[in-house]
Amino acid sequence: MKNFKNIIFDKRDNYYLIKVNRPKNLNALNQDTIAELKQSVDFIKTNYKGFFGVVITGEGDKSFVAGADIKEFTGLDKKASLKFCKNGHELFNSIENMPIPVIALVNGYALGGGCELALSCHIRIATKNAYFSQPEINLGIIPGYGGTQRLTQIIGKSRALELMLTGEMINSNKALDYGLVNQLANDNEDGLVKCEEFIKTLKRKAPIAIKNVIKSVNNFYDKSSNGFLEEINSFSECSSTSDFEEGVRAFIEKRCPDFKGE
Ligand code: DAK
Repeated sequence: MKNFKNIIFDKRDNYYLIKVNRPKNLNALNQDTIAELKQSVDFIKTNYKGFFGVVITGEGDKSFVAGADIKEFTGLDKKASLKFCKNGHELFNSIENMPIPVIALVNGYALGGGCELALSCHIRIATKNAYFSQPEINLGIIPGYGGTQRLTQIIGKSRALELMLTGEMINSNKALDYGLVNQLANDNEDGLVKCEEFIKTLKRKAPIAIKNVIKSVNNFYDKSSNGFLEEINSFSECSSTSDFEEGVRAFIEKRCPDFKGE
């Protein structure tokens, strides 16, 4: 894996840690950062055996990602704007469709594209100083990296509309109350411990079942697929694994299963 300029890509014991690393710009997402994130996600997709999660966070303790890099917007014409949109959508769809769970450790500002990055992850853990908003309305645009869809899916239409129409910034307590985040943490360190605890739980589960839970839940939101049919297919894939045999055997023998991901 090559060295990156805008992100830190780290292999830990059982998970990958990705940090957006532009603290001087509050980790704003420029196009180079989006390209590097995409490369790292593509790498993980073909190298995830033995890894049970991915943590995405921001460098420093002030900002997760303070949005798309506004400085790249001057003179943006329609063609370039569509290209930006496409790049962002490809990345965030790719994160959402990862075969292992992706946790956003939101450690400060998650604004605009930063909030959308967090929304594309499967789980969100926020530190007490985290703030969320979709402030695009203040720039005369709308969320362009999937925010109109995913925010609505996650917190419901009324609250999503309110946040997107006002651009209001909410703190981590309110985000927890809205169901936008799964857990709160005191600070970065505590947040990482909570991510690791979650990943440790996943380590005891069957990898193919994990992959198929993510796929099946995503199917619910995919208008081109029949989620019930897809569930049947995913279930039947799981039921023909040796992990399923092992899970049943372990239950009967009153012991913990030893899943192999096969
Ligand atoms: N982009 C670029 N630079 C940013 C930035 C951003 N989003 N946010 C902060 N910075 C930079 C600041 O310019 C400043 O740089 P210097 O002036 O020191 O060079 C540095 O980070 C520190 O920021 P502040 O000095 O402003 O720090 P404060 O603590 O005073 O304020 C803040 C923190 C987060 C409240 C403030 O920085 C702020 O309001 N930032 C902007 C937040 C925001 O509006 N973000 C954009 C959301 S809209 C698209 C697809 C998607 C999108 C757009 C188009 N297309 C497909 C075309 C997405 C749009 C968005 O994300």
